[in-house]
Amino acid sequence: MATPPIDGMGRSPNILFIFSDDHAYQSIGAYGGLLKDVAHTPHIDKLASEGMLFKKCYVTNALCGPSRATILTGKYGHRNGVTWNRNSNFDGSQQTFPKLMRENGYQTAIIGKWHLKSVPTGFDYFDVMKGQGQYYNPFLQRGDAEGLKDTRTESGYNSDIVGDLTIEWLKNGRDESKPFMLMSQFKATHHGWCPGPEEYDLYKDVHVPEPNNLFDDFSYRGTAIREQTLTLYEDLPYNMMIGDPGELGELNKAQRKAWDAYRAQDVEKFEALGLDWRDPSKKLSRFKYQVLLRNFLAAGAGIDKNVGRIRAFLEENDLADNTIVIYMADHGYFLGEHGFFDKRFMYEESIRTAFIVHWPGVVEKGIINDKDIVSNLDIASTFLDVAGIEIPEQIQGQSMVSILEGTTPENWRKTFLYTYHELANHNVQPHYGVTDGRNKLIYYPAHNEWEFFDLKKDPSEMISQYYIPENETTIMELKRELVRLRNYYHCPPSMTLRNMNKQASWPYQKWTKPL
Ligand SMILES: [Ca+2]
Repeated sequence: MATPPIDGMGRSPNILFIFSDDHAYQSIGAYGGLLKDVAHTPHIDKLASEGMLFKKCYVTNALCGPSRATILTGKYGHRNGVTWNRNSNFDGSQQTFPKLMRENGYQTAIIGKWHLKSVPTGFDYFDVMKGQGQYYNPFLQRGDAEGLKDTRTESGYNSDIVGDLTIEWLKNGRDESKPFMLMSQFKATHHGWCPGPEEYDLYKDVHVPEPNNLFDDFSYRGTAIREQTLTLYEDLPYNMMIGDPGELGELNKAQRKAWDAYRAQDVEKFEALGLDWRDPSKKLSRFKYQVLLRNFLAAGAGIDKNVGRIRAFLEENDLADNTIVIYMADHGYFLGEHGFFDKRFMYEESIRTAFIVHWPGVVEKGIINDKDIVSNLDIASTFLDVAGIEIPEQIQGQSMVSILEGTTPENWRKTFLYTYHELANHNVQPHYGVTDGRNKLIYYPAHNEWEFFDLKKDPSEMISQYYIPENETTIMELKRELVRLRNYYHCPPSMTLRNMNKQASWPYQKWTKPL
């Protein structure tokens, strides 16, 4: 077992992986776009201005559990066993990058949201929430490489607790003879989007701009987008928005008083509308959008505040210069685009995730990387490479180190395979597809339907251009690429494209003119 040198030369640096849940890139100021003026993310924006921000970071599967398993293993779900949230009981006996880093001289730790049911393995220290965790007074499970040691309930707001526990570990948990790899993982901004008390008033009088496809009618796309149950108008439960969502937690008296007062503002506005919660009017949909976005942005601000606190601790304790700090969300999220909340689909807002890397002395400052397709699949190989550890052949991701150093390798991926397996919540049909960052082809096996989008001509993915004759050559190339990628990543045979060249079904109006 080799112990990597701590030479301050950039190799074997510490790694602080700050991770959040569903924190849509659209809601982070540094990503620009519609919400940039209402997003309250000064610390994440500062991290971006000091490092590299990736605009094309795609996830293998836009769900919490599968994304986490892919990060730990560097493998697609069909290779690590986690393809659904419901089967997210991670097999901790398999190889993971924390195990390899630990065996090679790193101290490894994870704090916050784990989600993967089984007891974490490969960590010198873990202190994680059970399941999805609660926004207030979460239940935590603590242990080490030997297993679970104790459980407890921590009082307070989730993101502030994750920030506190992260700083506490940096202060008193480290073995200073080793570099560390710490995963600090927030529960926010997962549903029900509960802000902390310090953020209750942040969006009190703010009107959030609406996306131009908030009232998408799903024309010129297939069956799957019509069958889903993730619209603001019909599918957002009353309690999640106006009352107590399932993940709120057990509040004490003072917390209850403050929470009820926070909710009361929206309850009053809703009652003043005089409408039933399920009323399909645009007026009510617009109200729901405002409430969702205010909650979401305020919960995001709570993460951001703690990113600032953690980074300040690094600065004050001479750790900043030799620590890579990463900010990443597990996947993207629809914030009213197509009328949706949630994720799952292969559309941009769902598969693109926030990913920012600050590596002092290596990554040039303020780079916006809009050309390289990177992925949560690449985290394991990148971290191993950073630590000078050989990347096992079974790992399916690539090391991003050259890209971070400023050079894209010749053999870097030009296309990306997306896979979605779960037919459960929100009734989104399993599908898979390929994107080259501009052209995207999606296949829905249950309906034998294809959708094709050219993001340059239609960035909001409102018109499937599959039936435009001019696109035939591009579509055939993407089909071949989809087959190649599925073979390359060893996708199971049950998912082969048997009917790929046959006429697919399409019971809807076809768009046939070039855009
Ligand atoms: Ca998630």
